Order: sequence, then structure tokens, then C-alpha cells
Amino acid sequence: MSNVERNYQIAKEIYGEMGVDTDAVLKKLDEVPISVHCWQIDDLQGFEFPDAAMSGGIAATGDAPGKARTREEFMTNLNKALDLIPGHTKLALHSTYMNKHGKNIARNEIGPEEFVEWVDFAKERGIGLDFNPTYFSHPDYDSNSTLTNPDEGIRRFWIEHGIACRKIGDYFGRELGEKCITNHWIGDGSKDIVVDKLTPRLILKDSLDQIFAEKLEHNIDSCESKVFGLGSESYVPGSNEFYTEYAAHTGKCIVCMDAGHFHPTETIGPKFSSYLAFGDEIQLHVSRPVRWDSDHVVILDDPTKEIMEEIAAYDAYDRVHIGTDYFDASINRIAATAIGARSARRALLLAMLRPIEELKKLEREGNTTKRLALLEETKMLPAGLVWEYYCESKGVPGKEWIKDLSTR
Ligand code: RNT
Ligand code: ZN
Repeated sequence: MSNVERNYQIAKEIYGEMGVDTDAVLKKLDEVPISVHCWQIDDLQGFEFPDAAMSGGIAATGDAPGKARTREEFMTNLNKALDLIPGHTKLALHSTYMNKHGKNIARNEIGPEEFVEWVDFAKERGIGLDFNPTYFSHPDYDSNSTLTNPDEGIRRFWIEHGIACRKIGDYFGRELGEKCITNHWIGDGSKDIVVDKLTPRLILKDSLDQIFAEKLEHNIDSCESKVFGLGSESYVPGSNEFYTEYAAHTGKCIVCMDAGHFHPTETIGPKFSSYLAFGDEIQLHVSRPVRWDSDHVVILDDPTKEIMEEIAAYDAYDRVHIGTDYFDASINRIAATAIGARSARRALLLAMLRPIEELKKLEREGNTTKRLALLEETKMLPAGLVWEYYCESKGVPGKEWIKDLSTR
């Protein structure tokens, strides 16, 4: 018996005394998909415009060496990162990771052909795919005004892009036998005071109606809100209220909540149950807001734990879709991808290891003292031993992976 296995047996016993079956937890933990974003590997550069600057309220800061410069480097580094991430994984792509095969294809003309290699890759690795239209970082367009643009020609371009992308999502879902979530985020908004906040929202509503007109069997659309962003400090038409209303009234999409897109003291976990109460699904961007930045690498912090606790409390694993979203160019990008995704799954494990039934029972009985006591007592149980065993049993390195991180 290895040390890791021996330690696990001890942990299993301790959790067992609390009424938690660690074997069952690990089986479930491994099945719950976490959608890992691909764009930490190259600071969201993509392959469409390899030299273009990013624009549209999105910025990766830092000068760590090792940003992937070619498709080959990108794939090598992505594989290295995925090798460090246990559990059922989906990979979230942006449209800019297309392969134009040397042709001149505009963003509103893309189709499955530009993503064939990604489907092959996903099949080989046994992972799912999620998708994101890229309504920003286009050298010819102002990213602050896409689906809300009063210019019909420009708005048409972005609507066509949205339509093209969800068809690609449908192709992913069909090919891989696991539904694709196509997430729509726009950076539209205003730096300064806006008097008419209604008109852009009416235009956005019409754009979404056009994008979502066709029902697609293998694709789910989500719309990601933001309260403010870089260059949209004063007004963002795509707010949480807007998309929540849109989803509720049309039933054509679900809402995506990014942990960094709310007021700085607001966390997203407590919001989930309001959506679940109406039978709605939700997409998440697990991220880490720091001051004005919404996208630091995910760590095992309280808001992340709270997100997973809320999912585990309602057994809502198939209704709340977990995805990550962060980009930090100041540290090794392969490691960053792995750190964030591992931390997200670690938070999920911690949440699953709580004696949820017992806690709910105490709550129903009104024993709030014992509820608090139990919550506190469970915090220092040996979850780390369970994690190490989980990694070993999946053939993914446990904490020893950090030995290889010799340089930044
Ligand atoms: C931006 C949103 C969005 C992006 C990705 C790259 O504020 O969070 O999800 O980070 O689409
Ligand atoms: Zn996001």
C-alpha cells in the first residue's frame, strides 16, 4: 500500500464517522465536468490574428516568458496543462482559435470546417468542448459596440458571428455526444454617463432574438453579464438583470455568471438557488476578482468554496455548469491553467466532503448552534489526503507536480 493510499484510508475513516462516504464522493467528483478555458495558454491571442492587440475591455498583463507563439506550441502547452488536471474536463474555446487553413475567412463566415482539428483533439483526449463567439479583439471594429451597435451593417456582422458560432457549438455537441455551451459575452458599454440606457438594451434584445432564432439540439447558449468593465465603467447594457430577464422571458438561453463580474463585495454562489427555484440552468465562469480585475487565477478562496458548496447543497451538478475564466501573463501559463482548474476541482471536493445531509437536518430542526459547530469542525478534516489519493488514482500528479516549476 502506498503512503497515499494509507493516508486515504485514515481520511476515509474520519469522514465515515461524519457520515460522509469518500469513495462515493470521489466517484461523483470525477464525473462532474469542469470546462477549462484554453485562453490562459496564450493570453487570449488565438490564431485568427496572430499579431493583433487585444481590445474590448480585455487585457492580460504581465511579461512572463513562454507565451505560445504558434499553433504547435499552443497545443504542446495545452496538453501539458490538461495532463495536470484530473476529472472530466471540457475545453472552452474562443472563435479566434479557428484554423483558417490558409483561406481568408471572416469571423461571420466561420463554420465547423475551421474547427475540425479541435473535434479530433477532443475525441483523442476524451474531453468535451464549449465555445465562445469573440465579440471583441477585432482589428476593424470597436469592441464597445457590437450587438448594441446602432449601425445596422456593423451589428449584422456580429449577429452573423453569433449565429455561426452557435452552429459550431452544435457541431461540437453532436460530434462529441456531450452538449456544448456557447457563451456570449460582449464588451459593449460606456466609459461615461449614458442618458438613454434603454435603447442599447432594446437593440441587444433584438440582436439576441436574431442570433437565437434557430433551435439547435446539441447546443446550449449562455449570456454572460458584467456590471462594469475596462472602458465600460459607467454603463453595461448586458447586465445580470438584463440577461436574467431575457432568459426568463424567451427561454432561449441560460445566464452565465462570472465571479468577477459583480460588485466587488458581491459573490455569486448565493444567487444560484434563485435560478434553480425556477428550474433554470446556469453557466459559471469561476474566476478571481482582485480590485478592478475580474480575471486572476482561481485559488481555493472563500468565494470559490461557496460556489461549489451551493452546487453540492442541491446536488445541482447537471444544472450549474462549471467553467473557468482567468488570464494572467505574469506567471507560467501552463502552470496558471493547471493551478486554477485544480483549485476549482479541489473546491468542489471540499464542498462534496461536507456532511450535507446532517447539516440540512440540523437546519430543519432549528439547531443552529450545532449547525455552526459542525460547519466549523468539518473545516480541518483531512481533505488534502483525499485529494492526493484522487490524483494518484487518476494518474495525475498530486502536489509533487510543483517540483518541475524551476523558473517563472
Ligand atoms: C470578460 C468575460 C469573458 C472573457 C472571455 C475571454 O470580462 O469574462 O468571459 O473573459 O470570453
Ligand atoms: Zn468570463
